[in-house]
Amino acid sequence: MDIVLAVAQRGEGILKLTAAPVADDEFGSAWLRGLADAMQATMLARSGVGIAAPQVYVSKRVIIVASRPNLRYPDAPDMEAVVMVNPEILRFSDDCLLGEEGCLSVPDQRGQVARAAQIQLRYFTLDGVQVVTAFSGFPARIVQHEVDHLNGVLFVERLST
Ligand code: K1U
Ligand code: ZN
Repeated sequence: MDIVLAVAQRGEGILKLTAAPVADDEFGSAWLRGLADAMQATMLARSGVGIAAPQVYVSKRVIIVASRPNLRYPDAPDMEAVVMVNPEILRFSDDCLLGEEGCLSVPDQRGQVARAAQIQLRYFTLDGVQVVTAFSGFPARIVQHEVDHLNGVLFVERLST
């Protein structure tokens, strides 16, 4: 059975912390797999397109990105949910795009945020395999939003006025 977790809300201390990296001996563990499964179930239950572990009260560097077409981004790609452990954005493009964001931790607010249009990202799979890849458009926006969560930053701190 899928475990759906509570989502931390704006103002809670866990969302302001810098999350700790997943340690070498945690890769491949039942604990890490269970965390990823529960994060995915929670994201799906809230109809989200991403989630970060601090949002479910776990201060570890794990995110999930699951782009799909939607009203705001009709041309967004339909991605299988990707679990990313210890993600690091290696390169940000110089060109930025303004786009609407929401947040499962700030359910009553949406707003326009400028993000790099393309990024190069390194992350590890649940089994510790390193992946280096590039994202653009909406998936790149989700990744940047989720990595912000790992660094204690909410999109409301980046709103364009
Ligand atoms: O991290 C989160 O709080 C999840 C967040 C991801 C996100 C959405 C939009 C831009 C950047 C990052 C959400 O999923 S918010 C709710 C949502 O379901 C949604 C918002 C916009 C488009 C499609 C879905
Ligand atoms: Zn969020």
